[in-house]
Amino acid sequence: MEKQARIYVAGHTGLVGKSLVRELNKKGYTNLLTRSHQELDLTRQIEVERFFSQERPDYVFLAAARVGGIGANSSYPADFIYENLMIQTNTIHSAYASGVKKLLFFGSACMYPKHCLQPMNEDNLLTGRLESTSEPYAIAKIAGVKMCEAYNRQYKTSFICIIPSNIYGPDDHFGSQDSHVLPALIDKFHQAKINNFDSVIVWGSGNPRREFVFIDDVAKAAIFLITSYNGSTAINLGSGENISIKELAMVIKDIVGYKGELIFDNTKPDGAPEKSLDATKIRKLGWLPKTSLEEGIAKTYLGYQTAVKLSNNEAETGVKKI
Ligand code: GFB
Repeated sequence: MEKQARIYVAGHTGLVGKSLVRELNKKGYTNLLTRSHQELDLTRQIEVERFFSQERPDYVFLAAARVGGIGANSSYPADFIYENLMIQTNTIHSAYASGVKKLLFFGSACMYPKHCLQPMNEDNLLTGRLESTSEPYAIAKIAGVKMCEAYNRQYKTSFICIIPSNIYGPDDHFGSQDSHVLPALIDKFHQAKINNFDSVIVWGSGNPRREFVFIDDVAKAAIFLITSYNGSTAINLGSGENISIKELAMVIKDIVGYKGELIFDNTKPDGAPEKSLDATKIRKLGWLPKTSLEEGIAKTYLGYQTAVKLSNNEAETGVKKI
């Protein structure tokens, strides 16, 4: 990828996109194209076609997506399937039509079957039923992967797909019913600590196992792959660190410094029993994650505290910092 190449980062205000912009800048790629949601609505075909034909990006990181944790996926299944299908269909097709040299699409570990041999390797895609809470999102993501493969086959494009395990980091969406587990628990433990709550509610049984990968490692891997990977099949991006939700809660509790109890709420869904990725393929290409789970959570907690301070200042002064 040439340093002067026109690189479009779709979704640059999200967790993945922000980190991609930072890493690309650090590596000397300065000709970045970004558009806010107000400037370009990726669900609108005409707007997307116009953008690509006017701006003619050379490379595309397709990190724009409707994302959320198990609560959001359960509450808004229509939004998850509709928005993701529209965003990726418009972007992938326009990338082909305008002659983009290479595109990288972000899949998700929830594309794998609910009951899959662990760790899951790339050949396990489409070999079984999906987890019901994330099925609409997963179907959209699978469609994105298959669309890239189909365009590569028919039109000889170079569209690659990565399948990250659960991504987290300081710019995450914290503390709501819609968050992913890691930022949700950081907020719950922090609030419990400062308000002296006796206990914190953790959803589900605590038994599901997840693998987490820190955002800066994901962005570095994505840049590494767009510059070095030309395979037509999707490639896993996993940290190799697999942990139960109960163990994760204990690690976060320690880092936040909360002393109370954990209560497991079995009325909330567990989701898939395990999502661990076989990262043999990407390791063979030479990529290794740099950030341990403890280090990543500590950085994420710092990011959370900064965000809380900022919003408290805004509440006091009435001035919103942008
Ligand atoms: O991160 P999470 O929402 O998503 O939840 P998934 C992981 C596990 O943590 C589930 C438990 O077993 C949850 O029940 N959990 C415990 C909590 N406490 C909490 C909490 O306070 N909030 C949340 N959110 N979970 C999502 C998919 O699946 O992962 C998406 O629904 C996507 O489609 C994403 O693939 C990466 O890992 O279960």
